[in-house]
Amino acid sequence: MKTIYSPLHAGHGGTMELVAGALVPGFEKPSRAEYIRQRVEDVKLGPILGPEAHDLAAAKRIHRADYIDFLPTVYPAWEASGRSGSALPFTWPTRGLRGDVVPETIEAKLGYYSFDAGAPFVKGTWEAIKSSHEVAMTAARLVKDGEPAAFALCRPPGHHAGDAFMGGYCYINNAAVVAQWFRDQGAARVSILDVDYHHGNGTQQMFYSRGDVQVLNLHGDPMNEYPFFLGHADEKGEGEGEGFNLNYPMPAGTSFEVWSDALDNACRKLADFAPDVVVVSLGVDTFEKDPISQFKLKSSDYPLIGRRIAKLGLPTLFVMEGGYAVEEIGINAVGVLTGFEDK
Ligand code: FKS
Ligand code: ZN
Repeated sequence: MKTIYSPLHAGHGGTMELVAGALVPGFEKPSRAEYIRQRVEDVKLGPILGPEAHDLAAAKRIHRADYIDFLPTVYPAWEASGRSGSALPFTWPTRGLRGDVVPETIEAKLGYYSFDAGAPFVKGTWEAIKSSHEVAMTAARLVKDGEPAAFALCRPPGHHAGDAFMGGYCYINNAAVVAQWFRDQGAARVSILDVDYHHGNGTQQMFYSRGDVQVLNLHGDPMNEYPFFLGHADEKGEGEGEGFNLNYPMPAGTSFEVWSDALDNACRKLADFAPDVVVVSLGVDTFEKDPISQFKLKSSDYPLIGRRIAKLGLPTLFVMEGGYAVEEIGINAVGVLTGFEDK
């Protein structure tokens, strides 16, 4: 299968994050994408192509336009206000505060348009976000034009980003954007299968009341895992979306044996839904050696995930999300793809 990749992701680097009360180098770093690209070459998965130019119209079909328009203004405004380093919020309109007024200063706007301090901006962040969007859109076009599958090597990732908020390393929700784009291109139904360790809260939010896009999420139980405030099993969709959102929260220590039963169940629900296309939010932070996650999948398990997805026999777009064991991230992510191709 073809891989779409842009070197512009690397401008989003040198970020810091708060872990246990200390600022440390961000886990979501440029080398992640480079290890994956190298592995795609090493196993000869297929050609690696640059993205086509795509404007932000597709992103605005699913994100609020004012949010998308805000993103390129962040770093220039941060610098213009005399600040340097990583642009980050530290005040949010939580319960008891007003969430209906967009304030004026850049630090307040960052709080308005986010749910945590996990989506920092440095100088090259906007260009990286835009390139990630173009990578996803280009791969989507390939699948629409008849490729059985494609790999969007997106960085930064997207599944925590909602209609008008960033967070958890995510800015534009690439999987959600391409799912909506497939609908706009004539697909009657689209399924999003999110196998990242963390719940895709943004994706769930954006399709929660829709019956045309099915969202299936396998992840760490939000009672004790990020993003904490969404992803419980009783969240099943509402209104026309009732029954089209499915969550599979699992406890810390979950093995592939247990995890793959959940995948099998999700794949049956997906097959029943009979979508025209499948979008896989591909995170490999389910790996036993992942530094920030608690599942126990082994490298040899990833090809089996790909094989199970291939059994659906549907056009499939893989969109890269998380995975922080950088030495093995290529082996694991590309393992899913080779497993998919081997069937
Ligand atoms: C404090 C702990 C916050 C944030 C974890 C974010 C996970 C992101 C991801 C994505 F796919 F989006 F990249 N931990 N520093 O893996 O779900
Ligand atoms: Zn994750």
